[in-house]
Amino acid sequence: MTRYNSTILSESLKVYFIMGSMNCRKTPEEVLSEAIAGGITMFQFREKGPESLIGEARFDLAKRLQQICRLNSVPFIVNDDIDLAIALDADGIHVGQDDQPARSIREQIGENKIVGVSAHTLKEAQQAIADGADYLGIGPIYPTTSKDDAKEVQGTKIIEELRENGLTIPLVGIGGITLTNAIPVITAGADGISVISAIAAADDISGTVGNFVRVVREHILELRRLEA
Ligand code: FQP
Ligand code: MG
Repeated sequence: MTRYNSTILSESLKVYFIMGSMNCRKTPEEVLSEAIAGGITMFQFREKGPESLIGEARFDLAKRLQQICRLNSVPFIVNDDIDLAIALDADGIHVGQDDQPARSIREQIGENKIVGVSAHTLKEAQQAIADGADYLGIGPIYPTTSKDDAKEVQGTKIIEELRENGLTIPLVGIGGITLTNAIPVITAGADGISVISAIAAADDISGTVGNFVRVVREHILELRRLEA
């Protein structure tokens, strides 16, 4: 059912950075450039909520951040806004359970773009796959401050449950993930981690990203050794 090459997507999900101007202590352009220098594997533009930009300023920022991603071959995903994703010819879009239904998103954006869907239960995950999702965002794994309307904390159990039920779709864990709690997310069966504040609010952004990349990659290699 999934359209996008799932091996490539699994790689792109390793350290998936999400942000908007409201998450940044320097300019979003600087934050993104430093995060890319550190080795992020994918980027989601999520400009929403208190103190976010709207209208033309939001569009122009999206365009500038997309350009930075393009120059560095980092996939650029738009959160929620299908019109923006189509207008920019973004690499994909991420929608949640309260957004436009995934099936309609897939129909509008076409087969050749990445569609990510948030899921909190096995049922939501199965529905998202049936609707054409390429990857799932699972969370909140840990308590988060980046989202006012976040659902109840799930822990890593939900990821194990999805894998135990035979789901092979690329999965990324999200919500409160830091350098010290990232490994259990991978152990549970996620392909990668998604991070907002631990990267956007870091003093040393590229160094922090580098550490996330190292922790995730080393642990994936360790899991492969154990399986072999
Ligand atoms: N997973 C991911 C990703 N990205 C997200 N933005 C979400 C989950 C949350 O619609 P949603 O999606 O529940 O809330 P919001 O639109 O406020 O972000 F997998 F990409 F890491
Ligand atoms: Mg959403």
